Amino acid sequence: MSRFSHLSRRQFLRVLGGSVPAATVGAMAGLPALVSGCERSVVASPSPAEDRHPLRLAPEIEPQNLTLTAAPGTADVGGGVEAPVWKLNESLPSPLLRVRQGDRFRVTMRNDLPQDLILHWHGLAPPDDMDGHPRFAVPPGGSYAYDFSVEDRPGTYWYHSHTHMHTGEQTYRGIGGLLLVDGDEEEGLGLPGGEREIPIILQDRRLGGDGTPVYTPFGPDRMAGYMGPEPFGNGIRRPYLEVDSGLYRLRVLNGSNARIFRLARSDGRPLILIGNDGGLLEEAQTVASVEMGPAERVDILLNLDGAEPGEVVMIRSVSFSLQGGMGFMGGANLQGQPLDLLELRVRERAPESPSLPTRLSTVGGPDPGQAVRERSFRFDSRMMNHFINGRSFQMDRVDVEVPFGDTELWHFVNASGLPHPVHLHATHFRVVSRRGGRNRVMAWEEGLKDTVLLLPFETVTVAVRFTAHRGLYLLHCHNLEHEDMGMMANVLVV
Ligand SMILES: [Cu+2]
Repeated sequence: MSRFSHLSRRQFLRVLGGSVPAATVGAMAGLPALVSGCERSVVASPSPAEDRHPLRLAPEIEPQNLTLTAAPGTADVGGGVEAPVWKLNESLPSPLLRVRQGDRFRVTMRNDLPQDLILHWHGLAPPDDMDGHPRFAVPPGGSYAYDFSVEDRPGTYWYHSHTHMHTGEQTYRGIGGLLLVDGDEEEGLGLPGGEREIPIILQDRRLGGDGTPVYTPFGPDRMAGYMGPEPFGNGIRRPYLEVDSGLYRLRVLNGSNARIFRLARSDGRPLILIGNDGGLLEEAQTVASVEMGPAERVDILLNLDGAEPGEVVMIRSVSFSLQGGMGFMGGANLQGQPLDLLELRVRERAPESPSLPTRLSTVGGPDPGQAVRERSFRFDSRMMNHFINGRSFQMDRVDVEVPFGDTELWHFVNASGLPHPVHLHATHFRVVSRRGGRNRVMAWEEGLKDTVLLLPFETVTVAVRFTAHRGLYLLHCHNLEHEDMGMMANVLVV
């Protein structure tokens, strides 16, 4: 599928938007008819209200002269169930780090876990010794000092463990949080803030007999990755949140190890997509649903204008099937199954939401027309092993050397029947095309991305350019079990 047909999709959406008088997001949001007929979500009955628990919001901290201590502990994961978890600064979810573009990021990580640890600032482009490459993992009792300037676009980033062969376990147990970068451009738009901004980490969990999350990857989990049937939000099982009518900004991270979510509203109204991994899109887009692989983020406006007190709107993952995908036993069967993720309970009527500009930002980034080189990366899963270009990760082997500043086209080839969310460190890329499978660039893949989902047998081409720093970085699958089993490559920017 070419760039051309990708553009026609955008024009199509713009034509739809153009039919709206005043062409404002507020107005667009009030017109669910925009998406009627396309991908209408399956509406199932929500979980019983008594089995839902109040969403917890992470404490917000500025990453300036901050110490983050990782240690085992316990946390209420909903309904008073106290679970053994690993926490940063005694918090589950990990603290939300909030920084302004251009500010200094000074954090000392202290490791009081019983195993090695290093943290990665996912989506940021710091110098390579600040990026959390696993070669910098520190032993129990050790610490690591991070100090760099945040030059990245405002947006929804996150951070998590990046310890080789332990990333899946450590992230699952709780070592990971959101990292929001603020900036002037965003603030001028009048997007919902304060109580109307909801940062949320969505995850799936498998529970043990005592109702607490367990991480026990066996046989089939080594192929499909570790999945569970229980939805968690910000560390709380089956969360709900009390809201008023009007407009909300939902900043969503798929923090699952392996699970893909296809987000939609239970009332069939559209999601208004304003941003993704690399910050704001150029223009808002209305979509019926959004697919998110592990580590992907979306910035969504949720219009609850006209919602009545007592009304309930569920944010759910609707069912989907992986065409051409492998069938597996156990947890793997969960991929594509519906999950009710976050229940919104309307408390009071509030004034109608304000109109927002349709044009949000100028994105920039690498231009595929300027590419001087092409490379292919083949993601393959065979015999309980996961490879990039036939090789398994080695800490001290450089797999690819990329000249600083050059624009290149990278073809990510999924040669397997499993999904692979592919993540590149130290820069953002533009998704140029997708061949096979869905065969097109999705609305939420516009703008800049650091992670792109490859469904079975898809090939995704991206335009890549490193402009921040030279040094040793990583390209890997963000299915954390795949990553831990070596689906990772060292990328040296020279
Ligand atoms: Cu993978």
